[in-house]
Amino acid sequence: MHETVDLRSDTVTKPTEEMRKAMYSAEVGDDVFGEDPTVNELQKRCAEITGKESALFVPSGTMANCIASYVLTNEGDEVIVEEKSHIYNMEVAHLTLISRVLPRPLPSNKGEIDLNLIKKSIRKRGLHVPGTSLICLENTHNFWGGKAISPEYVKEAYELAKNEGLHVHLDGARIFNASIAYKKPVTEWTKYCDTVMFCFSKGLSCPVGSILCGEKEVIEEAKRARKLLGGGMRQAGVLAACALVAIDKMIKRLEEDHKKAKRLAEGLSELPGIKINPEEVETNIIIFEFSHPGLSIEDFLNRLRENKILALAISTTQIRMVTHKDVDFEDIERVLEVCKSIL
Ligand code: TLP
Repeated sequence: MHETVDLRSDTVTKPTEEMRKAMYSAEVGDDVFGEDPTVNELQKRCAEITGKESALFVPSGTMANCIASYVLTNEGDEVIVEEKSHIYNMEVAHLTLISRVLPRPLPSNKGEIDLNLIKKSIRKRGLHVPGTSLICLENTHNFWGGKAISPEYVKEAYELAKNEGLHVHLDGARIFNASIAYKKPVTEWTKYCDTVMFCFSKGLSCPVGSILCGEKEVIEEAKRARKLLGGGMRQAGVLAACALVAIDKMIKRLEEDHKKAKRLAEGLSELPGIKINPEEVETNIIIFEFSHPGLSIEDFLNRLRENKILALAISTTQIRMVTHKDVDFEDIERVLEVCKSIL
């Protein structure tokens, strides 16, 4: 039971005791020279886990996505993105500002863009038009309520991309949540993309860090791009040490976060003013429609805050709640009781 129940994001998770100890004793070196043994070990392990040749430790998921698009495209290309994707909506337009590409947002069925629509939208470079060079996918899909995209879909999208000579980048910020939901190893998805990034700083509870994995040449270029963006870190082994604890100890427990999200959705679905189908909750993120005759969305969130419960509105009618290690089952029951009494 926690005094404050913070459901704004899984990014709020604090490092574990074991991580703090690992930080303390981490062997370090200058990573810009490639001399940090702990970072090197982490990169090697992550390349193995994703079945890629190489990996690069970076400060954030945003930077990893930005680097991926930068190295996989040329200026003036077009990039297919899903319309609710994080890369399109929440990353300060780096596709335009840094990669200098034209984003082509497409609608989808819960994060899976119809393959015929992708096919129809691919453009060949010509006198008047940009050429499509990259498709970005997201798994789990944040703003589709943590939807875990199937490996079959990613495979088909990848095959289509390859037939058309395009690259695929997978924003796998929460790829381990998808892997737990499907009970399949992450390679079931990562073998169908050119680059994949995942975050240590979300449900895996690290303080900082994400990783970009791909073929050796791509990651060599990515290293230059990381430097360009000011993301070259020196004794980053203290952070990599946490990430190593995360991949060894924090993946399996994500299942518990999914159960908490399901329970939360079940309880909320019975309350007036809230619309959510708990059956559709697959991982640790729930998004529900809020519409109450006596209460605005801001009032509701303020009332929750007065009760030391934090959540975020993600649109004028939708609230997102994210479960994680620093919220327990008792907390979930308290949230449900408070919501019931408010509504
Ligand atoms: N997501 C954050 C917010 O930015 C919304 C969150 O609280 O969920 N890809 C996906 C799918 C993400 O959800 C996020 C962060 C990122 C990329 C960016 O990661 P960071 O925050 O490390 O730059």
